[in-house]
Amino acid sequence: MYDTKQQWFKDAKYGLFIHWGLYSVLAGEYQGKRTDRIAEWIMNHLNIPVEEYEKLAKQFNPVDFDADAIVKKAKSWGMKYIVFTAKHHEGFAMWDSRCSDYNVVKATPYGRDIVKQLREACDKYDMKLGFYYSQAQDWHDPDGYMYTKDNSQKNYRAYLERICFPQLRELLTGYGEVALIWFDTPMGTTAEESREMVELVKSIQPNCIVSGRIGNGLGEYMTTGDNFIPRLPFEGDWEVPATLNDTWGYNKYDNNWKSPDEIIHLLVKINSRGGNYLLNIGPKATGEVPQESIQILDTVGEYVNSNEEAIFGTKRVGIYAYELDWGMLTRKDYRIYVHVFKPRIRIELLNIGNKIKRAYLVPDGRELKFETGITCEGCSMIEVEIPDDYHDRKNYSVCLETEEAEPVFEPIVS
Ligand code: H79
Repeated sequence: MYDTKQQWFKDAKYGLFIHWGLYSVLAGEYQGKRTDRIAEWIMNHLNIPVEEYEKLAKQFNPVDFDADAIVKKAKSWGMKYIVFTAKHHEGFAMWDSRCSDYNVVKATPYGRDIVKQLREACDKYDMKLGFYYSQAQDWHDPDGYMYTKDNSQKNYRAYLERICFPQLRELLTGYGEVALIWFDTPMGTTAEESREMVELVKSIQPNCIVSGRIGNGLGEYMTTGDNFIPRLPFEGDWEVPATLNDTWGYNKYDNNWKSPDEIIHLLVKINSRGGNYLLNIGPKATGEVPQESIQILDTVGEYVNSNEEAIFGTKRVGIYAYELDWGMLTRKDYRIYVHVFKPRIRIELLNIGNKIKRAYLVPDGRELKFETGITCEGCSMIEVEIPDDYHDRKNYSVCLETEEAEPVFEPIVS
């Protein structure tokens, strides 16, 4: 079973992913050609030569970047951690790396360390900060791998020693307490090499979590496929990395935004099955966060904040016999939370055998009337009355305090 041994990660449930790099300058289009794939892969997908792609650095001048504002927003959205792309597959470092001048301080007119600014803002708002680091793919370095291309002439060992290990060391020694390293695409990394990376991380910061994609089964938590949700409750620590539209890096042509309701349902579904939801924003090259992302997350944030006790610190719910067409369940010890996504006059739950001590409306703590009994078919039944002023509302939760620590789910009878 995956165990990070970090209580903050188990309780977090909701985090912010930030994908930002030189690909943001292209915003999904290069020399009139659009990519219909994830925008941070544009160099690979449209076969842009290294000497052309690296010129993008000269156009990277994000005068509208405001680390403080972004972290403050993440805090207001109810998120508990931030993961920032310190270096994505393109190979460009978003901090003042000493290993390579291909970085935001030395290669751009902007000349300021992004990681440092995020660190300072996260300290100010008491936000956990972790770094995405592409450990094998580096499309800029002659010895870094590139998926879908011929890597037979690459000297990966040389790359590890020249770039990967020393850059990890920089991130772990120069930027305070690192919550986690979000490794991605281990392609070609041997078990021994993955182990070396883990040991390097732990030797510098023992509490820094290593993500699932370190490869070779060495991750401390399970990372699902991008935007994939386990069908069933999954034991241990895990996380779903996910997008608000269909790209991670900014793509000016991608308007396929999920609605706030969809995001709320996804968050609760993931939490209900025991996982964390790491939800992405892709700032523009100017540093501006797309307005659409902000609007969606503001709305989701209202739900998260007014129902936070039904989200943070919740535990995996076992298999309840039914899927509800109006809601979902989360839980803590002695508490079952019923998330209500559609207007209801009362909520009815069958085949839950707990003794209910009390029911209350999570957003304002109001005591709710409830009845328990047995249906004509012989099933346990709980009915909770929703107050008049909530009859037309959607998106709130109800807490059922139970005599037993865990939900008592009964099989369907008749
Ligand atoms: O950082 C984000 C992605 O860039 C990264 N993981 C998330 C968190 C990621 N790495 N690999 N992949 C996602 C999947 C790669 C898919 C591919 Fe393709 C299919 C690579 C080649 C074929 C799509 C099409 C991208 C380029 C061409």
